Amino acid sequence: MNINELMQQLGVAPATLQGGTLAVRSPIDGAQLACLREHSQAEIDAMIARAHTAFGQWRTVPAPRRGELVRLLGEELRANKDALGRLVSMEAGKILAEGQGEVQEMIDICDFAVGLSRQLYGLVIASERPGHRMMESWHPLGVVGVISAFNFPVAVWSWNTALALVCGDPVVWKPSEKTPLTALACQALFERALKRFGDAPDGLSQVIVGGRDAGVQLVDDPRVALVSATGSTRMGLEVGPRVAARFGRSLLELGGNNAIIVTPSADLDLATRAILFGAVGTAGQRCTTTRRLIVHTEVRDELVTRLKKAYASIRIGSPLAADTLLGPLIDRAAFDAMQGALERARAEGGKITGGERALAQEYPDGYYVTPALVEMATQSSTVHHETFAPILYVMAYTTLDEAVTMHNAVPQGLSSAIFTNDLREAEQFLSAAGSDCGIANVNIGTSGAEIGGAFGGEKETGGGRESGSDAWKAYMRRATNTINYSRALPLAQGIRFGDD
Ligand code: UN1
Repeated sequence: MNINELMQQLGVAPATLQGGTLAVRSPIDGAQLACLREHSQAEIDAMIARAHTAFGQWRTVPAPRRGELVRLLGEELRANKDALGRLVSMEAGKILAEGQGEVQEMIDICDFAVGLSRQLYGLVIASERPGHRMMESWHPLGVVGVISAFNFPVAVWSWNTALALVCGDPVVWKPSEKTPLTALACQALFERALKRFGDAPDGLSQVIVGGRDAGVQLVDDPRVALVSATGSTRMGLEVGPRVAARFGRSLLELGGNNAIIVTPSADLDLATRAILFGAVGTAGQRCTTTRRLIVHTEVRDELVTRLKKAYASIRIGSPLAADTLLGPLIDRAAFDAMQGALERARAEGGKITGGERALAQEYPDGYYVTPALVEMATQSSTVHHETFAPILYVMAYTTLDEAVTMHNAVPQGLSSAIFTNDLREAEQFLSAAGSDCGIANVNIGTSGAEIGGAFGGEKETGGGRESGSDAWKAYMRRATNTINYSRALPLAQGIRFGDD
């Protein structure tokens, strides 16, 4: 099925895909898929205004009714899982299984949000005053601006949108300029759900087609109550202070530099499989990708031998072929960044296996690589940086304290894991003095988190949490209410103020 047929099936008219200035290319072979018209400043302003007006109405709709819209969105996603997953593969380059997995993540968060729409509860708190009741209420916050990256082009929108909608907030979405087609498809599916829902206000979900300036406009607009931004630390460094300067709220999901510690008692079969998925899956382009391996000296050689064997047998090719495990990098810039990181690692003493360009004859404009394993003597400066590519740095340790120190020495703090069958080691890793990441796992890898947990990390990762647990609270405002049902007016702290 070609791109026009696929888009049509997902509800986007092919005529809207041509005639603009934003060229969209498939990482599979570099072919141009579309050339989209970009929104002007005035159009973006009008979108935010529409969302702001929608907020006034949507916030008064009972949350369980708002949940019904998200339930319908989930139904549309279920019915279109194959098509949307395929589009993700074509536009972002991830293999079909992962494209579909991403859509499944969207379905999961819709289910979660529907349940949440009948919760959104606050606390009742003991009041110190007789005849008083104190409680907290959670109210809709306002317009949510979503800025997302190419690597999870649809799931990140859905984590934010499913929660925002049940919380009573409209969404204005600025997807990556590398993946706007998947965004248009999501919007079309959302509109189908809206039609079935009936009486929703106009402007509950809108997509901005544009580049950096469009993102800046969204970030700076005071009508946008929350900016949820996923991308590089560099991007977050700009977004965070800009939103803070106008006292807006931000939710940042930035870079990761995720490590797995492998201890002498680890099940090496399990570890090898987890490392392979974590380091090579999605061509190393997840924020949760495993980038560092910290292995005990006793098992280091054995594990590296196993990994080299597994790396050598990985099937590289078009993400649309059923047996491919490693698809292309997103573009040439990603390939150049990978080569730059490998050169620096080599200069720092790294011993590199793999990391070369692959399939260049077949796909001169597609950037396929063999995954790189880089044995490092120390955790040198290159290892402290996140490079969005399948590069795994391998370092050895002798004591667990040393491993944890090395683990926490990088500036990012997203995801982490330990492979061990020793309860003490596992608990130490999960303890207050263990991994400093937002996600810490035992005997499973760093990537592929479920939506039920809060997702996000510390330090340069930005501190935001989205998806499950109580991440919904970021999309609402909290009001503390004290109600006096007595006939007296006792003051808190026992203060007497002019009465007898
Ligand atoms: C991302 O790479 O931006 O845990 C998100 C995971 C996925 C989400 C990744 N559920 O790998």
